[in-house]
This record gives sequence, structure tokens and C-alpha cells, in this order.
Amino acid sequence: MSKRKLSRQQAWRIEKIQEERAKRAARSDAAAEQALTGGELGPEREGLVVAHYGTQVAVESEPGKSQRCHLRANLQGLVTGDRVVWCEGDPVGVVVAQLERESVLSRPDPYGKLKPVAANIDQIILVIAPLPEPHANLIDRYLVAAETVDIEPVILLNKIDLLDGDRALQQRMDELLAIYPTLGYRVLRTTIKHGALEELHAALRERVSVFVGQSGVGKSSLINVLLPEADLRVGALSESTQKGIHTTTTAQLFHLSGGGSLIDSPGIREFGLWHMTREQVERGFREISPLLGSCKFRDCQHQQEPGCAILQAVESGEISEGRMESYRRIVASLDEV
Ligand SMILES: Nc1nc2c(ncn2[C@@H]2O[C@H](COP(=O)(O)OP(=O)(O)OP(=O)(O)O)[C@@H](O)[C@H]2O)c(=O)[nH]1
Ligand SMILES: [Mg+2]
Ligand SMILES: [Zn+2]
Repeated sequence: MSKRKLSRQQAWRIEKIQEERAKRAARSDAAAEQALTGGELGPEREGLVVAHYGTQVAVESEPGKSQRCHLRANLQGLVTGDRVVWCEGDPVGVVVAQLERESVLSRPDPYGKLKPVAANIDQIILVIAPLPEPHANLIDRYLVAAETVDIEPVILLNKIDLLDGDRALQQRMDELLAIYPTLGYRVLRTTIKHGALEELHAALRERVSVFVGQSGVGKSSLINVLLPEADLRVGALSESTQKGIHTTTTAQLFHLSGGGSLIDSPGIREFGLWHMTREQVERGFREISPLLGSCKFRDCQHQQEPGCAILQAVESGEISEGRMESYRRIVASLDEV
């Protein structure tokens, strides 16, 4: 379980929510069974889950044409991007089976339980902004998660219009991002206020990408510029906290005119990696990973052990102090430690 301790009231509330969810899932399951035995359905065919609504999903048979579907109880774990076998119905269809996933991006919910976010993606676009300011280690946490599932990450700094005329903020952002291109990660800069999004368009072409990141960084706003017909809801930052207000509540997939598709996802509060092991985190740091196994001691924790290959690399400047500090912080946050 996660390090987070729940108060009794929180625990009670979660239990209630789960009971309610289970009830709704049972109802959806019953509706699915009824539709399947009622014989009012179209033939079985393949489709793509383009959105998830509680206990139902929207399934698309051809681009732009989708229908809501009931889910059987064993398919409640479906997410946007999943490929399925389904039958059209009137007015609601039924998903019959889930096809194999090529990839899945998961994240822990606020209570430490791992939840899939999107499936069959080949690119994760981590969107950050000068405001709301990125949480400490947020970028590295996402990069570790992306490396672990072997999906290419791209870092996207949005709202660069806010940097105009603010040298200090500009410098802070430049310092935050400087390391990543040297590690081979792509960094894009965008704004919805002016100019085109050509570089972003090009990065998205012919790929299945998902926008992830904190609430309020402008994920849905960017999609509205890329695809005006998407017409997604966007929400101003809270005036008191200057943070996002969690406007997007469900992951939704859109097809891009130049080929490829893009999934919008709900913003996060915090990106915990509590569920990971120290070995996974080590391998998730591109510059640490090749040195693993070169330390003098097999169980080296890279703290202050003699003959530590990683500390030597920090010393020589091959690994940046900042990334090493980030590694330490993430390891310290793991459940197993
Ligand atoms: N100045 C500026 N504001 C932006 C830009 N992009 C988005 N915003 C504003 O940022 C706020 C949040 O935008 P959203 O698109 O709702 O953010 P989101 O990342 O989808 O947030 P969640 O759905 O909560 O995860 C809105 O008030 C947008 O108008 C930008 O490039 N520059
Ligand atoms: Mg949004
Ligand atoms: Zn070591």
C-alpha cells in the first residue's frame, strides 16, 4: 500500500465511493447481458475506445463515428485507446471483448492505487507551464514512468507568452529544462496566444500521443487550437491558489488531420511513483541506467559507498547534481524504502 495515510473519514468516504461504483458496474453488466441475450445487436466488429464515462465507454468503428457502450463486469478496466470487439445497439452498444494492448500508461490515484490512463500510445507529451509552476521533480517522475513502460516522452513547455518581459521567470524555466536535450529528450515550446503550432503538429503526426501533466497547464486549450472542432472545456486557474481546477475529467481521443491521434487526459495533482521499486527508478534515469552494475558493491545504494560508479559520474559532471538529487528524492518517496 502507499505511504499516504488515510484518515478514518477519508477511508469511509473511499469505501462509499467504491460501493457506489460497484453498484453502477453491476447495473452496466446487467444491461450488457440483457442486450447480448436480447438479440437486438449488430454483428461483432472491432472498434476503438475514444472516451470513458464511468461505467460506459464510447467506441468508434470508423473515425468520427462513435457510440456509447455498456461494459461487462470483466471489462471495467478498459481505457481510452483500447481496441475492442463490440456490437452496435439501439441506443447503446455492448463491448464484448478487449483486444491485446501494445502499451499502457498508468498512474497512481491519490490513494496509491495504480490506474491505467490510456492504452496503445506511442508518445507521451508531458505538458508543463510557467504557471502553475511545475512540482519539484515532476518532469523526472514522468520520464521515469515513460522509460519504465518504454514509451517515448516529449516535454512541452506551454504558455511561453507568460515569459515575455519576465527575465527571472524565463531564466527559471530555461534552467529547469536545460538538462533534458543533453539527455536526448525533446523539448517543445508553445503558446495558444500567438503564432502557429507547427513544431507540435509535426511531432504529433502519424503517432498516437497522450497529453499529460498538472491541471491548468493548457492541455485541452492546445487541443482546441490544433482541432477547433474538439471544442473542449478549459478552466482558468484558481485565483486564490494559482493552480488548475481539474476541468478535464475523462481521457478522450481525437484524430488529427495530418494522421495520428491525440488523447487529452485529466490533469494530476501529484505524480507519485510510490508503486515502483528502486531498481525501476534507477533504470528510469537514462544516464544512471548504463552505469548500474559498475559499483563496487552489488547492493550499492549510491549514497556514499566507496567505489560507487554513479557518485563518481556525479563528481566528474557526467551526471548532473540536479538529476541525482531528483533521483534521491524519488527513491526516498517509494513505499518499499
Ligand atoms: N497565457 C496563456 N494561458 C493559457 C495558455 N494555454 C492555456 N492557457 C490558460 O490556462 C488555463 C487552463 O487551461 P486548460 O486547457 O483548461 O488546462 P488543462 O491542462 O487542460 O487543465 P485540466 O483539464 O484541469 O487538466 C485556461 O485559463 C487557459 O486559457 C497559453 O498558452 N498562454
Ligand atoms: Mg483539460
Ligand atoms: Zn553506487
